Amino acid sequence: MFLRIDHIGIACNDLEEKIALFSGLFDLTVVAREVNEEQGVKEAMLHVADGEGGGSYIQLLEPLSADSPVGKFLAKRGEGVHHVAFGVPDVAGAMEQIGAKGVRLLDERPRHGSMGSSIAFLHPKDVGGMLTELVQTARPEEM
Ligand code: CMX
Ligand code: CO
Repeated sequence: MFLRIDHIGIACNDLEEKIALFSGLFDLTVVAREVNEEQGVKEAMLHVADGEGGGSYIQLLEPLSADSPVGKFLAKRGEGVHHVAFGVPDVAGAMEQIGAKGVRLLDERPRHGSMGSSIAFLHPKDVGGMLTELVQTARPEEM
């Protein structure tokens, strides 16, 4: 079902500060920055490596407001790992397969994610406490 781990999402209070920390510690390069109003975040993707299934990244997330998913997470748990995202070949197909196993889908249909991808989230309570994202990478012409 999964091609790779696409990214690990990290909740931050200050995006610029955490970009400096992660790029300095691990020699990572920022390959994309985006404001995603629908997800309520300002974000940066730091490239980790490329594999056969595609790239893998650290996604740094600063909330646009306190009542967004990442804003609420920060208030409750503080900075740190927020979600794990798996690369899939077909996000709608993966949603259907996983939803059929009784996992609550947080999105009725795929939404817009980083770098032109299509994404959908699974409820953390149905995945052992791990907020899970499914990512279908954009085809080059969609980026
Ligand atoms: N990881 C694990 N558990 C989480 C969690 C997370 N990131 N966020 C919330 N939870 C847990 C809470 O701790 C809480 O558990 P308890 O009831 O045991 O305390 C429970 O889930 C409900 O949490 P809540 O604070 O009441 O928050 P909501 O139910 O309103 O929202 C969630 C939680 C997962 C449904 C919501 O955050 C969501 O829809 N997330 C998907 C979208 C998203 O996160 N977008 C930002 C990233 C965008 C991107 O990657 O591009
Ligand atoms: Co993500």
